[in-house]
Amino acid sequence: MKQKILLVLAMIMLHSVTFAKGPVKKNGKLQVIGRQLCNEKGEPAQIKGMSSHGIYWFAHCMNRSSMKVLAKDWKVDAVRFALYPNNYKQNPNYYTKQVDELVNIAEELGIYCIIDWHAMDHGNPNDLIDDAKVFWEHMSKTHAGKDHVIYEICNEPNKTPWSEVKRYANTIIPIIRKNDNKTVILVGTPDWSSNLAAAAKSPLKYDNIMYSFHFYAKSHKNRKAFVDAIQKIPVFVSEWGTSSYTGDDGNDYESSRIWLDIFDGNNPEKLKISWMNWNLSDKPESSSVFKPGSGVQQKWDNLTESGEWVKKQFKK
Ligand code: IDC
Repeated sequence: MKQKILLVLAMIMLHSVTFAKGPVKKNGKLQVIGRQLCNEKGEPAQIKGMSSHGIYWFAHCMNRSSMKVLAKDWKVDAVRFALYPNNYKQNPNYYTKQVDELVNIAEELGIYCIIDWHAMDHGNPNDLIDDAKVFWEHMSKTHAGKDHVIYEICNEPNKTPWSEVKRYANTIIPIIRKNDNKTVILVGTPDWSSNLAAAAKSPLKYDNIMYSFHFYAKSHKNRKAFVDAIQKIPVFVSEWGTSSYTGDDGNDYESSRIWLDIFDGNNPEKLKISWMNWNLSDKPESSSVFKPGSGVQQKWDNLTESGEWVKKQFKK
């Protein structure tokens, strides 16, 4: 009897030890080696997580309560905080503080987080360069060297060539590197972060940089271009959805499955590709993981069809 009790106690202790070892404890500070994202020890690391919708509209869906469920129950490795520059402009101090607080919550929960300057509406990220400079100076100073942080400096450049994105990156990255010489930085690519070939032709000259690729499974199926590019430059899929490019119009799980298989290593160099799914909100659209009304009630098990599907992809 005594032995049995001891055995049960030992099992409970073992369980809590494994439970406590979240993704950040396990991997430490991330780094880029060649074209692979790696952990602190230099072993390949694959970070899978959920992107918020705009945190201006959906703060009630990306908060301590939901992030706790994502970390403990869904077992995500990371969350992404999408801050649209047009929203930031309305009250820079308020939205800066909101991001800082979310970054702190992710740290407490032991998961990675991506600070996403969700530039898109202006096409050319240089159009917002003054705001971007202030934002990234603050973020890189405040969160310098933290193990769990990743910076994404422009979500989706569009209607603008790679040379303009490069000009932007060559302004913002030195500001970040002055404060923080190590943290991984994601750089958006032309055509809504789908044109990796442009970046591969003329890459940036910094360490710990990755290029963003975004796709929406129902609309985007050009996997060959993607597989070609990952053999040339380090790529992070910082946003993808099961739906069409609108974020709505139904979901294509078969196409999603094929993409995720590639990310899991079904590619010529067996690279492990990290990804973040769009989106953690309860907006009535196909790509949302929660049913309408879930956020206000903090009902995180009230999943949509795509929510159920996406949640399963995190199980280890
Ligand atoms: C979409 C949202 C949708 C919103 C729209 C415009 O899902 O609710 O009305 O933006 O703000 C992206 C963007 C991402 C888009 C998403 C789906 O990064 O902001 O969100 N998408 O359209 N790029 C390609 C698709």
